[in-house]
Amino acid sequence: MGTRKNQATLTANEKARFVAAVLQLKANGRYDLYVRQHRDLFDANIHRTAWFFPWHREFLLRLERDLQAIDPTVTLPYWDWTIDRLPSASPWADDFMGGNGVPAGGAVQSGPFAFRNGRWTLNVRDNPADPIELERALGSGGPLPTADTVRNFLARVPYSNFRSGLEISVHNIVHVWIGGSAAMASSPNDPAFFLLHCNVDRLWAQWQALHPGETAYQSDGAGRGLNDPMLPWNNEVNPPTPARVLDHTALGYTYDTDVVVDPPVDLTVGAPPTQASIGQPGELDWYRFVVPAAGGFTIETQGPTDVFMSLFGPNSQTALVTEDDDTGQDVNARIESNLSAGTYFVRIRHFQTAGTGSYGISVIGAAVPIPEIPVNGPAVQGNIAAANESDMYTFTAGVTATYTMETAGNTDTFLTLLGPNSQTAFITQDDDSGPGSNSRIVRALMPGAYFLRVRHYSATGTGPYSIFVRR
Ligand SMILES: [Cu+2]
Repeated sequence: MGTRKNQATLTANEKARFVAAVLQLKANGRYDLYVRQHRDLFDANIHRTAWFFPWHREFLLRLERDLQAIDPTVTLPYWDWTIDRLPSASPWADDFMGGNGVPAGGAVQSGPFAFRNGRWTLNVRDNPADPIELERALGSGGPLPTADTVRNFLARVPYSNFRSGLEISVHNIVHVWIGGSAAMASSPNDPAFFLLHCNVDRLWAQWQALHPGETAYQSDGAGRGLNDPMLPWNNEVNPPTPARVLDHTALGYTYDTDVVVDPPVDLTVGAPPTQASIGQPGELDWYRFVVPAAGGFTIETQGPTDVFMSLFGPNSQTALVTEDDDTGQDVNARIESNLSAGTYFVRIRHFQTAGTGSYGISVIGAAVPIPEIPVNGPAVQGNIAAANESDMYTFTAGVTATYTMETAGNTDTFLTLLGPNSQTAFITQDDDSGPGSNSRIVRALMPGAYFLRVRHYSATGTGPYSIFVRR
């Protein structure tokens, strides 16, 4: 339980308690169990596979619980290396992780984890011949990954793409930058391992928040399914699986950078702009509006903040319609779209991962007249241009008679008949009664206005069609 904080913000007392708990876990022998597990499984799918994030999340959680059994006020701190980038930065102070090796690559000489201070011997090593002193070579292999680099990887989808990029091109580089003991399979010998991996874990959580429509984990091989137990805990009664660790808040901890996602704010079409702000880095603001009948709508932001807008719907918070960054005035976002009836969701974030600022948002638009199909007249041409789109038509039944409503073309249409004199009163629907995969409804109708909704049979399908009504 608890909030994991940026190590740079810890008080002297918080640092001292964290260090004391780690030293006690080392003294009672339990710390070395973690070093052994990581070393022995190093090449057994905990790296360079989909397991990378969930396995290390479980690993950190267990160590944190052990520390909390010693001191319940302790939580794992994270090291944001995009900010604290130098060998002289806060992690390497003598009251915390201690300093560099002397000479670089040699034994750490200062701080609680220096061998010479008598409380930190490397009992579990890659090779028996390896030194028993904690060693570091801060700055090895080039600079630490920058905020821009991390941002680029956070933007990657799907999970497999994000995972490989963040692991190989960010996390590996940080291990090498610390160097010495932290660059080996037994890398948890350096307690900085846990600060590094706590930040990696935080970035996975941030990626999930940035991409709510993406699957948070994807299996990439046998034994690494969402519900497969992870080694070495697979013989436990209720072993951890990737599925069980996807939501870090459900595991009882949060990050001081976590963003609370509020329920959508309702927008009224045609109303003055609603004022809002991105108050915290990474914040996502959600809005909702109702399109009563098909028409052209414009969703737009105002103000000085570079926001990024995503439109979802109809009647779905995950079916993406389109996205926009800067089509509006200055750096504002604007989406103009022909929308069918339904509820739509708008997500606003700052274009920059760390950006904040105020903005206004409004929706304008009007239902365009619904196209009329002349009974016994020529067919009307239509097009399902985007996933989830549906097109509305109307026709007038002048007399009581049997009417045939039918689509033509190569698109697998799905047809719904509504009415009389109502766009919502359902009469019947049809998928494939027409030629090929076309739809056909034959129905006796009383006089009145009727409505036909055409969508693709598949949620993601698109394509042109024509539609006609005969009596
Ligand atoms: Cu690592």
